[in-house]
Amino acid sequence: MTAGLYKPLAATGQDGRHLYTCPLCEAMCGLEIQVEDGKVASIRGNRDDTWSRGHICPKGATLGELHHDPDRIRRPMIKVDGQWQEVSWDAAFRRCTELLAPVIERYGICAVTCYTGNPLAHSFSLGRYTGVLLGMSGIPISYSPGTVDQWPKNLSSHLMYGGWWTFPVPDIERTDLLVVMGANPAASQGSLLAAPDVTGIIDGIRKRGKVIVIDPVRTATAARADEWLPITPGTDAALLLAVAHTLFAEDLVDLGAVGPHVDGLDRMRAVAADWPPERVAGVTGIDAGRIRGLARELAGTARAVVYGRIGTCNQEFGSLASWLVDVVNILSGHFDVEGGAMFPRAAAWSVTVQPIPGLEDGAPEFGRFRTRVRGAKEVLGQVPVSCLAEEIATPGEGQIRALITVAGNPVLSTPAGHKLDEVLPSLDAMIAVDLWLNETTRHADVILPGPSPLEQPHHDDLILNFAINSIANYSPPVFERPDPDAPEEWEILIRLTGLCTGTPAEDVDVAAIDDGFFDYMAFTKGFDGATLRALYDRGGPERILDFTLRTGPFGDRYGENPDGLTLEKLKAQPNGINFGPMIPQVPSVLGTSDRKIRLAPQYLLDDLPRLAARLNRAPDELVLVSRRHLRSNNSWLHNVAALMKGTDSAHARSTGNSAHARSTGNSAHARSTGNRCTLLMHIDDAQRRDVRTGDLVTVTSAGGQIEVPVEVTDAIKPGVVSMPHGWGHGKDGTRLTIANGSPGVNTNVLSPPTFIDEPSGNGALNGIPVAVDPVRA
Ligand SMILES: Nc1nc2c(c(=O)[nH]1)N[C@H]1C(S)=C(S)[C@@H](COP(=O)(O)OP(=O)(O)OC[C@H]3O[C@@H](n4cnc5c(=O)[nH]c(N)nc54)[C@H](O)[C@@H]3O)O[C@H]1N2
Ligand SMILES: Nc1nc2c(c(=O)[nH]1)N[C@H]1C(S)=C(S)[C@@H](COP(=O)(O)OP(=O)(O)OC[C@H]3O[C@@H](n4cnc5c(=O)[nH]c(N)nc54)[C@H](O)[C@@H]3O)O[C@H]1N2
Ligand code: SF4
Ligand SMILES: [Mo]
Repeated sequence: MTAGLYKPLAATGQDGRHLYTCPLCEAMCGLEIQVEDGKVASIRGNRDDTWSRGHICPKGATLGELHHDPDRIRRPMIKVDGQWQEVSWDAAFRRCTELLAPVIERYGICAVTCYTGNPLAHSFSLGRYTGVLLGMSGIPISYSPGTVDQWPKNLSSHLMYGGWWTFPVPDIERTDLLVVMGANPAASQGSLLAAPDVTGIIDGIRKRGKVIVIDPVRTATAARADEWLPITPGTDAALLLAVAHTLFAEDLVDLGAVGPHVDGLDRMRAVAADWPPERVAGVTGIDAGRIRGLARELAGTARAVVYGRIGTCNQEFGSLASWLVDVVNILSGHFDVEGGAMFPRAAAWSVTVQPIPGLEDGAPEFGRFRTRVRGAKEVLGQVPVSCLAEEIATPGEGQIRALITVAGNPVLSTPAGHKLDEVLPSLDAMIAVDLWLNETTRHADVILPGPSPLEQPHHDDLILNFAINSIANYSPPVFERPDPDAPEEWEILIRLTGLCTGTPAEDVDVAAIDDGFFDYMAFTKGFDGATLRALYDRGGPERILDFTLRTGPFGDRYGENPDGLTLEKLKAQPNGINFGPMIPQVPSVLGTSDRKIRLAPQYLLDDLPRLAARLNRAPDELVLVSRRHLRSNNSWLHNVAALMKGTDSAHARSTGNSAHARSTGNSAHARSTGNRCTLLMHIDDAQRRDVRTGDLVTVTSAGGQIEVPVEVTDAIKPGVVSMPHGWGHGKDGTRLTIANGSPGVNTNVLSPPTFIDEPSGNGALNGIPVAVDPVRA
């Protein structure tokens, strides 16, 4: 036991030591924040945190800078004659009504849409209340980065397990063989895999077993692994089918305890029969012997698991790859068992992941509606986010005339965001719930800023569904809100929801809608909302949190289980509570009507001919993939000076510690350019074009063209180039002083809006064919 436990905690708003869970990524690190003179003086990892045990990354250490950022919007703003004015909350809501009500009156709610961005998944208030906006506003089609992220996984999980957020998570703490496909936790800190100090855990696996990384880039994760298998982008599904083929052909299939709960094994065998390793070796770039070996290693290791993430989703065959990662885990006996892929058990069930009405098991009726312009089909209630610009730009019945953005920056983050940038000014109304004036929100008519994260309590919602341990950790706010009467973000969302249904935003009865939402959730768990509400003196996210904890797997069920968890008990444990690792949960976790796992859903099998056609396609000369950096978070941490310093890299240097790095190390490896927004290119490809590190090149795709400096390396597969996303700052009308000083370029100019994974509609942001040419002075 360390001393920290006995150090006093300061109350909200006081100088002294505060404990706070970092809301920036899935690692959910417990932080110790020292406040002096009303300012954050230092932040370090809390070694007593029952989950993260002191882990912290450079981003978490800058939460203070983020909070004190002079550019952060602190008061509502409205645009008058092109100029921003700070106004009262009442005036801001009245302006929302003035702008939005006429649009709805004239064109109906179909002319309104919203874009709900990534940070809401980490926000105390937004996470629990976005469902109100999406579910109760009547807005028929909404957009989110879900369709440039995990939609293929939502789809495969819906089809296989009957739950669109029922994701199996690799039990990395207890596995002895980890195969990572299309993820770089050394940068991302884990995704759809919440674990404290993922790279430390990966180092631990190496000590007792083996780590293999399948990625076109020798990432920092690959550099720490035992083996790097450079794969052709977009071909993971073919590789996995060949692994499945081998498992069947060599009689290595053993489902273990989940066997009786799996439907479709014979079908899967028949499908895999067509995909011998020799058929896919050419296209994947991984030889048939190695593919067979991989299957044998997986089958021959008692505790092994394949983990696929964004590289397997944001690609042309994202749904097939997402499905097949699970298929291989199931076939090799690594499903729902320790050290394999398991279903987490969130201490507080998530409000965000309620079942979608009308999509019950046996009715994968996707395409219940189609977009007006492109005819893209709805999948799990959403259409590709890349449709948004054309739905705004194209006149006619159903044209989008008003947009609400919540914690998003689609101008930088979505395919052809530059087109969105062009059409946003044509909207009749745009309202942004955001904390910064960025490339997207600069087009808004009204900006409604919530409190900063450190002025709010924190307890994760969605992320607990991906966590390798069942944890609960409540953080009180560090700072008082400067204006206690200013609405919190959940109230903002409720007012906008009310406005969409016909009440002026300033007149919305927030408590009534909040109570209605609560009653609905209570009902889904078999409780009477009004009875429960009598126990609380106020509503909002804390009431929901108490309810989801108490009706969760460890909860007291309002007295039925007196020793169970309540928010009050959790608050008495400032270092959090850890209920331990994942446990087997099949079949109870399944949402399919007969509680079976569907191993071979027809909707996905129907996509196999498209993959087969891919095998015969002429190889591309160069394709583009995306990458992340530890010191950045999609488009929005570039305004933190401390994070813009430092040149450490998300990919391996030739001086890296992997055997591969040593064997290929030579003087041509990347020199740091000091600029993180670079095009990584293999030495051979660079030499052929006569370009060197730091040279400016044009990159051209079917979507558009950008100019960017090159970073020459051997840490990438020849024929592949890599760019980070979230850059392209420096636009007029933004207030991002630091970011605008190092703007970088927007890689999504190169992402063609119609290049998608067809079954899910998810953007294929990896594997984009490009041409690269030097810019000659
Ligand atoms: N520091 C930091 N952390 C973050 C974020 C951030 O921006 N910065 N973003 C957060 C978000 S929103 C998300 S969704 C997660 C994502 O977390 P990760 O999934 O770990 O994302 P990346 O680090 O981009 O790693 C994706 C890898 O896929 C590889 N890849 C590309 N195409 C293919 C392919 O076709 N096949 C295979 N096998 N690999 C491919 C890329 O080379 C890259 O190394 O990270 C989260 N965490
Ligand atoms: N080429 C390429 N493009 C990609 C990806 C890729 O791998 N390659 N990855 C995609 C993925 S996985 C994702 S998730 C998306 C991300 O796409 P988005 O979610 O659209 O983009 P972000 O940069 O995360 O924008 C976050 C916004 O939220 C605001 N914000 C931050 N905190 C808060 C808060 O507490 N409250 C409010 N109201 N606002 C807040 C920030 O100011 C910023 O404007 O990008 C996608 N785009
Ligand atoms: S890894 Fe970094 S960004 Fe993620 S939760 Fe921990 S400190 Fe925050
Ligand atoms: Mo994401």
